[in-house]
Amino acid sequence: MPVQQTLILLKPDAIQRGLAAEILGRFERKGLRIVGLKLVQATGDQADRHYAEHKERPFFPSLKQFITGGPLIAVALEGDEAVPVARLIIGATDGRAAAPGTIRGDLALSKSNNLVHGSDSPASAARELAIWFPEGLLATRRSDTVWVETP
Ligand code: IDP
Ligand code: MG
Repeated sequence: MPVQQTLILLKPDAIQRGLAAEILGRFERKGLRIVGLKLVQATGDQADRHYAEHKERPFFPSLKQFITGGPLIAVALEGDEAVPVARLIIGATDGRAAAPGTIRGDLALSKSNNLVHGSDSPASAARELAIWFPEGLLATRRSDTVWVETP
């Protein structure tokens, strides 16, 4: 049961639609802990670095315009298997195909404006957390928790 950290972005459409609390609440209720959180106006450089793997895709210019088009909220979450667990909560990329019960399945009707980003692997999480939280995260201790977890 590895404790992982993952990078979540509440994309500009989530902020514009007033869904930040709704989306953040889903991760919190699952039990993932917030270890970093900030409202950010993304720069072009941050967008280029964050979406480097998509640089050559035809949708990249509009994706960059979208992600820099308004404030977003960057969140660092920590918990048991946080990377895959957050991806499950987020759902498939295309909101029209995402399963009901997921964030995108319940709240998004678009493949581009799909409300939320979640790192797709621990290596991606480390790379992305360095982009959005270059100053690092709050040090948290397992002893901060007030319950005992069983395997
Ligand atoms: P993911 O966010 O589910 O990991 P990726 O394939 O990594 O999906 O794509 C990154 C983001 O780029 C998506 O969340 C979405 O905003 C945008 N995107 C992906 N595919 C398309 C597309 O075919 N058209 C427009 N935008 C897309
Ligand atoms: Mg991705």
